[in-house]
Amino acid sequence: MAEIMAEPFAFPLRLDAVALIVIDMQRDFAEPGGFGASLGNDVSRITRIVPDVKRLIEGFRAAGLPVIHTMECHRPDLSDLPPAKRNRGDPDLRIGDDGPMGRVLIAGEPGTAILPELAPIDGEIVIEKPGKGAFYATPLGDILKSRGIGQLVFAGVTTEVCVQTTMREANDRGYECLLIEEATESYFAEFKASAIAMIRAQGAIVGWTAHIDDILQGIDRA
Ligand code: TIU
Repeated sequence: MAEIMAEPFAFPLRLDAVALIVIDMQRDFAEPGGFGASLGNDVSRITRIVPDVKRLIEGFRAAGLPVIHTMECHRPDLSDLPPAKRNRGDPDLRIGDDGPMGRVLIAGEPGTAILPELAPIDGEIVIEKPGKGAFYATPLGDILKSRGIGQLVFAGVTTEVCVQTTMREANDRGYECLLIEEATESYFAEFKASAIAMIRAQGAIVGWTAHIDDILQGIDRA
């Protein structure tokens, strides 16, 4: 066990039980013409974290630790897309519509792909998920159990939507969760800050938060 400097107190890293989970670093959330932009968001906030997410992934890979990637997306026939999700609000493009990067948030379309700098390599787990949380309607829980993973280090977007939802799902399932501050982002600076604060409040009620150099150095030391 290695102690990682974290908030609200040290994180007890176990190298035999930890995985990195990178949430939804997809073109649809980070590039103009995608789903995030269609909701009216400034997507440039998301691309700014790519170098740190890459550094984190490379640190886990170099140590031989598992890296899991998730993608928010739906079947081409929309059978896993609740009308309540598709019809919400007044976006320029709805999920399943044809956009500049193919059909929005549909599995296999160019815009749904993970950003090329952060693309999974052979052997890494990729979870396609129809919801905000990565446990809902996916095999993630069974995969983690079969590999003896009990700790999840979180990166990805957006902090208060898919990252926080997945952390809460994981926390309720008994996983120890650590969010890396430089490797997550929101379209709203205040929502990122609030999500980080609420996750680690009340004695890490949802999980811990840490800075990227502390986890990378901790992995090296261990
Ligand atoms: N991945 C994820 O967070 N999906 C979203 O739709 N996030 C928004 O903040 N819109």
